[in-house]
This record gives sequence, structure tokens and C-alpha cells, in this order.
Amino acid sequence: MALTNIGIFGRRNVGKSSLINLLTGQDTAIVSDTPGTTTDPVRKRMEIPGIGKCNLIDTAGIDDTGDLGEQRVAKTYQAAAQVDVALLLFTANLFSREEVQMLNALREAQVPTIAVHNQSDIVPLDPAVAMDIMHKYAVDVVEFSCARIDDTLRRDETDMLLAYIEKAVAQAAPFRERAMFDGIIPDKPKRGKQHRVLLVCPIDSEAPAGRLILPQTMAIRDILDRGAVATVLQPAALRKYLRENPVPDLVVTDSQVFGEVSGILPKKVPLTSFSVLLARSRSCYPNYLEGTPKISRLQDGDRVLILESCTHHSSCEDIGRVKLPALFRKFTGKQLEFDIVSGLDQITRPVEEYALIAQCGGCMITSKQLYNRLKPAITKGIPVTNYGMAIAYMKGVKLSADGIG
Ligand SMILES: Nc1nc2c(ncn2[C@@H]2O[C@H](COP(=O)(O)OP(=O)(O)OP(=O)(O)O)[C@@H](O)[C@H]2O)c(=O)[nH]1
Ligand SMILES: [Mg+2]
Repeated sequence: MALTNIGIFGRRNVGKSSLINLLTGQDTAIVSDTPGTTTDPVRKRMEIPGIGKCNLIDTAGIDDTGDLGEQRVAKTYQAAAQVDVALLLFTANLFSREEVQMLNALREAQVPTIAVHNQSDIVPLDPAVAMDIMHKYAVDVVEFSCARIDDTLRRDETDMLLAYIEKAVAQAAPFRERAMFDGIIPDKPKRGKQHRVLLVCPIDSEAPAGRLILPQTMAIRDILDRGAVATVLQPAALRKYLRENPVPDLVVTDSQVFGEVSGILPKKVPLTSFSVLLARSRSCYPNYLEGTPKISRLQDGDRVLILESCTHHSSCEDIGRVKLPALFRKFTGKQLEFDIVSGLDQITRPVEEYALIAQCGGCMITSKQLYNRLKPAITKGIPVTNYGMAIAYMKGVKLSADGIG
């Protein structure tokens, strides 16, 4: 199941650290009545019933001042752009410039947010203030206190807050990552049947020394989590393996050897690639499904943008800079122009100038960053595709909506 990042934001001393401690049931963060106690984001992993695995993130106050204070605020805003769900704490019915500014940043990053009126044991939430916030900013407003003495009241308020969080997590769903084999391999072996997955991993000059690449490691981990069996081999060992072993339930390979592997496999064996599985597990996959066939419509003079999100992954870089442009030209037979933008660098040309955008798997960035990266193009109706899906399409491997060929 996906990991949900839940951020806690608000001015200094509103009780952000007290709330993370209450939710985790531990002294996760230091609590004190000195404003500015929390300086860097503090993360705590926990399992919340109904929500699953979460990272709770406590942050520095959004009203911090001075040189260092401003740096802390900047860090808090950085964290805000990364979370899936936000709790924006305020007290004494004070919801003004700082809160609105943070709310706007969270909205910009499409983070479902709950306004939590904390310390309500000192000053209760004014219903008129709550209505005003709800109407103006379309967020839920919850009355809360980290210091209720009455156990039942505290439990009820906590349950209520968790219910609101659960609702916000559901709203954040489009950005949450699915596990790689979610919906493809059962969570657990069913009726004793272990799923057998064959991973065909080319180890060529582009492979990093001494290790597998991240999508391969992620695939193996998810197969293990599901109680399934992974067999890992190189393409050269595939024919002999298939002669001597039962047919696997699924084969996963590198997009670059899609053609070679599908030529060797018996027709009925489902085949996909690591990068397709990765794309499928994250945001924008439906956009890729829609955008990929548009490769066939490219015309002479069209400009294609290649988005290479990790700067240090030499194998991706080689695909983005060399192999993919060559494949596009060969497949379409058209004169195409290519621009390549690395990391999360600014896209200099107006996005409207592109006929198509090809995004790498983005294994080093979050699903939300990926979404925010592609959003301007998607909203303008520019087709987007993904390295692995584009390669599969151009090599004639037809993928189902689930990414299986
Ligand atoms: N009465 C009351 N006190 C609270 C409540 N929540 C927190 N406090 C107290 O408020 C003070 C500040 O709490 P913290 O949790 O440290 O606040 P914070 O938002 O993390 O503060 P910074 O880290 O400085 O930004 C502490 O003295 C807490 O004990 C509450 O709901 N009611
Ligand atoms: Mg704190």
C-alpha cells in the first residue's frame, strides 16, 4: 500500500509538535512553550487504521522571523509542496495572513488540507470563524485540543480528526503511489498459488556497478511483499530458462530489450517493463495511456520535449538523449526537433510549442512532483508519454490499460 505523507503546519506554539506526539503516542518531537522549538521538519513513520502507512511530518512555525527563521519557513514551505495531506493548525480563532498564505501554497500543490483549531480547551472555536473559513477557502475546520483532561472527549476528538484525515487521504488519491504490482499480483498467495515472476534484467555497460537500478529493486521488494516468487536473469539466459522451467505467470524486463524478450517468450506469457510498472504506480499514468498513441501523429518540424528527471542516472540519460530521439525519428519517419530538460530545471520554451512530451520514469522524484511537472502540459491538452510506454509502443508491444503486453 502507498505511503501517505501527512504534514502538520501552523504558527509557532500552536501545538504542532504536541499533535504529532499525540497521534504517534510517543515523544516524537520536543514540545515547549518557547516559540520556535521545532526548527527542521521531524518525520515519524506510523500505521493509522483506515489510512495505512503514514509519514507524519512536524514542521517549524510559518511565522518565524529573522534570518534563520526565514530559512526555517522556507523549509516548511518546501515540505508543504511534498506532502499528500496537510493539517493547518491555528488557535484562538486567529486565521489571517500566515494561515492564508500557507493555505494558498498547499492549494497550489494540490494538497487536501484540514484547518485544525487547536488549544480549544483555552479558547473554543468560534462557529462564525469556522463558517467563514469553510466558505472562503473550502476547507474542513475541526475543533481540537491536545490537552483535554477528559479521556472520552480526547478520544472522540482524535477519532473525528482521523476521520477527516481519512477523507483527505482519499482526495489525495490521484497522486499517491501504488505498489508496483498492485492489481496485477494478489496481495497474498491465493489458494496456495504462488505467483511466479521472471525478471529479465540486462546488465550492460550502462548498468550501475555492483547493484540493480531502483525500479528493479522496487519490483523485487513488492514481489516479496506479496509472497510471490521472483526469478532474476539476463536476456541471454532466457531461452535456456524457458526450456527447463515452467512458464512464468508474468515477465518483466527493461524497455530497451522489450522487442528481443517478446520475440523469445511464448505468445501467451504476459510481458511488461520496469518503467511501465513504475509509470503505472504513479500519477499521470492515464495521461500517458492517452498520449502515447499520439506518437503516430507527429509531423515534420514538430518539437518533442524530453523530461529527464534524475540527473545522475546515466542509463536514463542515454535513453533520453540518444536512443529515444533516434527511435522517434525511425518510427515516425519525420524530421523532429528535440529539447531535453534535466532534473527539475525550468522548461524554458512555452509548453505550447511542443507536439509531445516524453517523461522518464521519474524514480527519483515523488509522484506529486511528477504531476506538478506535467500539469501545465496536461491542462493545455499536450500529449504526454513516458519513456517505457513510448518504447513499448514504437516496438509494437501493445499494452493493456494495466500496462501488460
Ligand atoms: N492548553 C493547551 N496547551 C497546548 C495544546 N497544544 C499544545 N499546547 C502547549 O502549547 C505549547 C506549544 O506546543 P508545541 O507543541 O511545542 O507547539 P509547536 O507548534 O510545535 O511550536 P514550535 O515548535 O515552536 O513551532 C506547549 O507548552 C504545549 O504544551 C492544547 O491543545 N491545549
Ligand atoms: Mg514544534
